[in-house]
Formats: sequence, C-alpha cells, structure tokens
Amino acid sequence: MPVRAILHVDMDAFYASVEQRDDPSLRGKPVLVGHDSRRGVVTTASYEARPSGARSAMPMMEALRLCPDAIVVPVRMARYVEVSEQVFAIFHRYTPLVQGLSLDEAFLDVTASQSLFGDGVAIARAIRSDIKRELHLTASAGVAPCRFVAKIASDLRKPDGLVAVREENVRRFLAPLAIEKMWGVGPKTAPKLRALGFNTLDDLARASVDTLERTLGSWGAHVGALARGEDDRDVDPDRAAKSVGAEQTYEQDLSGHDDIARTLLVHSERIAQRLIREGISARIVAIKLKYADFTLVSRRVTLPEAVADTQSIYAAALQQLERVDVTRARFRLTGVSCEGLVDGPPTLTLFPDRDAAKRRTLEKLAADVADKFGGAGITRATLLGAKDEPRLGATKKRTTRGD
Ligand code: TTP
Ligand code: MG
Repeated sequence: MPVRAILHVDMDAFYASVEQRDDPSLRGKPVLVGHDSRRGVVTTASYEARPSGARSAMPMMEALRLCPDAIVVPVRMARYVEVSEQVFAIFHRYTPLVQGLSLDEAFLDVTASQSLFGDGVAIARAIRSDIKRELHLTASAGVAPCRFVAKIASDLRKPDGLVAVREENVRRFLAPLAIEKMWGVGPKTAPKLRALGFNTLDDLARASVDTLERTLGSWGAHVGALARGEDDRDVDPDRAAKSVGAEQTYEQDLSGHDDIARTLLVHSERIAQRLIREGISARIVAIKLKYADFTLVSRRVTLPEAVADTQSIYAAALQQLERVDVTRARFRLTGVSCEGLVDGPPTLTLFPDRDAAKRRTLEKLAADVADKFGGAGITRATLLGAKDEPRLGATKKRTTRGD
C-alpha cells in the first residue's frame, strides 16, 4: 500500500476568531464566547485571552476572574455553522475524503490528490492559504501517514501552524511526547499512568499489551499501537451518519426477558469491541426485536454522554427492552445498534476499569447463550457496517461539541 497522506485541519479559536473577524472592535483583544451569567460556560477563548488561563469548558465567572478585561460575546451557532460550511467547501476542493469531527475540524485523505495538487504538505499549505485569503481566518494543520499522528501534529504549533511528519520519522516524532497527547488520556487517566512509570508515548509504545490492558482496560492494545504510530483507520467521509450494530437471527425463537437480555449483552460486547477498535463512541443506543411473525419493534435512547463500553451500551439496551412487553411473545431476531458516533473515547468513563471478574461473567453469559441455543444454532452475529443500516437522518450531520 502506498504511504498515505492524511491531513488534520483545525481552525484556531474557531468561535472567537469568527467573532473577531465579524466585529473589528474585538480584534487583538481577549474574547470569551459564551453566556455572561452565573451558569454560563466558556465555549472558546481567543488566543489573546489564553495566557491568563481562560479556556473552553470553564465556568464563565472563573474565566472572568482570570481575565477581567475579556470581552464576553454570546454564542451565534448559526453563524459558526455557516462559516463551517465555507471551510468544508474549501476542504472538498482538494479531496472528497473529508471526515468532519466537529464544526471546525476534519481529517482529509489526500493520498490520491497528490498527483493533481502536489504532496500532502503542498495541499495543507494551499488549504490554509485559501482559508486565510477567502475567509480571513486561520487554521492549523498536521500532515502525516495516519490520522493519529496528523491530529497530534496539527495541535503542536497552534495557532496558524503547519507540522508535517514523514513516515520514517513517526516513531521519533511521537516518542518524546507526554502521555497527555494520547487520545483519551486526560486529567483522570494521566496521573494513573504516571504513577506506573508511563510518562511519554514511547513508554506506552514499549509496554506489553498485558500491562496496558491491566492499566487501561480494553483500550490498552489500541493505545499501545497508536503510541507506535500504528493507525490504519481510514478517513471515512460518511462516518458521522453511520452506526455500528450487531444482530442475530436464531434458529429457535427466543422467549422470556432474561434470555433476550442475554443476547443484548452479547451484542453490546461485540459493538463495544468495534467502537474501541475504531476509536469512536456513541450517543445513541437502539434495540431491535423481530417477533416470530416477523413484526419488527425498535426502541432507542439518546444518552447524555457518548459511551463505548459494554456495560454502558448494555445498560441502555436493557432499559429499552423494559419498554417492550415481551411476556408470552417469541422472537426470531434481536439486535443492538449504536448511532450518533463521535470521534474519540467517551469523555466520562475513559478507560473503564473492566476487572477480570466482570469480563469472566460476560464471557460466561455469552457461552451460556451459545450453549442454550446450540453452538450451531447460534449463527455468528454480524457487525454491520453502516451501509446496511438505516441512516440517522436524511441529512448528514457533523458532530458539534458543546451542544
Ligand atoms: P476546538 O477546536 O477544540 O477549539 P478552538 O477552535 O476554539 O481553539 P483551538 O483549536 O485553536 O485550540 O473547538 C472548536 C470550537 O468548538 C470552539 O471554537 C468552540 C467549540 N467548543 C465548545 O463549544 N465547547 C468545548 O468544550 C470546546 C473544546 C469547543
Ligand atoms: Mg479549533
């Protein structure tokens, strides 16, 4: 396979920069975008405000204590959506393979575009200069052979930065970086890792899968591979509209709440594995049941936070099962699917501690299901790529944080 050229492009202080561009009186000044009230939260701080420590997701009152001179402007989401569309239109000039992660950020696979527009670095330069010239905004970009490295690179010289990493330099580039640069390692997980002697990505790259799984649960192996720069995830332009599901038709119809629940657990585990492998999490969990007479029933729930672990998916699925009257009914198919996919691990239960006992219970339950319905009777559940699944909505929706 030829070396891929992946770009990660991220606008600088996006909402604040749009406000400063639209209102010249805000230029060069510390600006906080958000509600100026007790319960208001900062969505973003302009670069002039950042040295004070004011930053995204901080209560507005706290940010104003740190940066008393800041000008607070309200969020104008419709405006940012409009500008975002202009930014994405520029991305699409250079490749159809654009995967939006939020309003101001996307991965672009420009491997095949290089014969037309020059190498990855030339394309990143062209995109940044189009954005500057036409939209009067700045973007930072990373260029690398894979998504993980491109994303880290784009963040290194913000604002208005461009960092390119060639394939032969990937390991050297990643090695000295602090573990906090690892996808999903935040304020909760970092101290835990540091206590165990992991300080740099190189430490993670060298650790055994066993050690990583003991520390990080099911994300361990994935984290180790990323730390070595091994990341073959594709840039997937349709990802935002997709779902990950598992379903199963049984040779003998199922009946009874508990047996159905067990199948949902098996599906949930398969989905969790897939989400982890893809490095994504999901906001929506849906169940699907097909009665013996082929009638379909489905129930779905939108969760307050994205999840990616078996227990959370199963809990949501079970909750949906309670909404279906299963007494005296027989079912030929059960399924679970996760939609509303967002990039990255869940924000709250990062690296859930899945101890061995829990895992064993799960495996035992899965084995019970197989026993009960016969090793041959239980055909392998298929993990559906989204193409077979109904779309979330008629229109493609990019995920937006903070909404
Ligand atoms: P980011 O790209 O994370 O931040 P940014 O563009 O403001 O700053 P930079 O990339 O230069 O570090 O997020 C993009 C926009 O998303 C941001 O302008 C506001 C919004 N946002 C929220 O609403 N809530 C949040 O917690 C974060 C982090 C961002
Ligand atoms: Mg940004």
